[in-house]
Amino acid sequence: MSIINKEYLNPVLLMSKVALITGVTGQDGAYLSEFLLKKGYVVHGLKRRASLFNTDRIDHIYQDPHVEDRNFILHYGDMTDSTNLIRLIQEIQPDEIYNLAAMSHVKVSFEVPEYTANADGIGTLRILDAVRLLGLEKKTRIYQASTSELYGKVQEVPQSETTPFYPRSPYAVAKMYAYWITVNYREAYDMFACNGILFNHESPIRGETFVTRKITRATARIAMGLQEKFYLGNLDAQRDWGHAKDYVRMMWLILQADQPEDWVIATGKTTPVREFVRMSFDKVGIELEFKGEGVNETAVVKSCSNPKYQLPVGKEVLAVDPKYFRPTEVDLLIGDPTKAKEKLGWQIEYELEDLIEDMVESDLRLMEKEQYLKDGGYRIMNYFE
Ligand code: NDP
Ligand code: GDR
Repeated sequence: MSIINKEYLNPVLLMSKVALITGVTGQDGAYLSEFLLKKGYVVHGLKRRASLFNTDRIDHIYQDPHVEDRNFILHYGDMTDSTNLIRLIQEIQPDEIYNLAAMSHVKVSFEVPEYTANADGIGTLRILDAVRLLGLEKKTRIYQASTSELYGKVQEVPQSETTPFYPRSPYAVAKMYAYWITVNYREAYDMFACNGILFNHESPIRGETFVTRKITRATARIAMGLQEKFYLGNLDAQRDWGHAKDYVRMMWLILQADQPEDWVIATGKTTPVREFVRMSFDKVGIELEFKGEGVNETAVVKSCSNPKYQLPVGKEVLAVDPKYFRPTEVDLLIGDPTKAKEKLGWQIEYELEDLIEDMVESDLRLMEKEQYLKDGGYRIMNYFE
């Protein structure tokens, strides 16, 4: 019996809206799942097969397959497998698809450009075409996870829905294809397909190799004596950083609008990476001083007002490693969310200070766990990338 038939036995679930989230195990997939479940949706998630469980971010909402009338259901799948996507969409008959799955790391996309094009670019086509092939154009609304990386090399500041694109990485080029194929299917087949052009959004469950999480994790580890120092690339890059919790709400609102359109979602403020580092260490009472320039730039402890942490003044905690530079960089992103503010009522609950506090506090708690394991003689994770 198909998944859908089973759910139809329960009249409450029968009345619920059904969503399919690709990339359900990722940062946004986890927050969006929580959000939609609270709204009463039945949520289906596409999950890649991995050699270990890869569900940390959604373990708290996971439901055992043997539970009757589940409203959170995971399916194996992959953005590179058309037949898998067609079969799942046919079975699930979703009212809304949130296409969040992607090889989402800009630097890594230079290492795996072809795969990135396949998963992030053609993967989006596979979803759109599956919906069309199955005759669901009038039923299924589609959200495409577009990105501020499309703007790339600065053409205009701030960036809005009308700013020209100039992608600067295989990731951004793949996402540019995804953006335009979404627009094209909307216009050609009258589908409710929308791009959310989201600027950087972070959280305590952000992947550890993105710069914000790398910084807050290092802050906690260095403060607690679990790590001596850490390395970053370009400290001058500026990003418009918001909290992922605020941003997933907008994904949903974009699909509830009267018309399918494309939307910029951003805070409208930008901050250099160096300043994010300073603010993060500030949260644990460590004041930093930046010295030197370019590849020789370092940050040392200027003062430590928190008696819990024993960091000597002058200790070097950060150095630049050119291995984190990108062949082509995006220097400055700052979004203009006027359209979303006026038409969707977009407003943020988390300022940058709140975001950093949330992330640092969470990483301190995580590192307390590591400290406990270390004290107990267990090996702790030693991977700082
Ligand atoms: P994450 O990297 O945290 O999550 C990506 C998700 O996609 C993971 O669940 C991952 O699975 C899955 N995935 C990757 N490749 C495939 C594949 N071939 N088939 C199926 N699933 C796959 O990203 P975020 O949650 O941060 O971002 C969500 C989306 O929004 C992405 O498309 C990203 O490019 C885009 N975006 C993100 C922004 C941000 O600042 N966070 C800003 C703008 C756009 P697994 O867990 O197995 O790796
Ligand atoms: P980004 O995020 O490339 O904007 O893509 P990331 O956090 O990786 O980089 C932001 C900026 O920080 C600079 N940087 C470093 N970045 C990383 N990862 N590691 C470092 O050590 C480091 N040092 C400096 C980078 O050069 C860059 O300028 C994110 C992803 O979530 C994309 O999927 C999404 O589309 C965009 O945000 C919007």
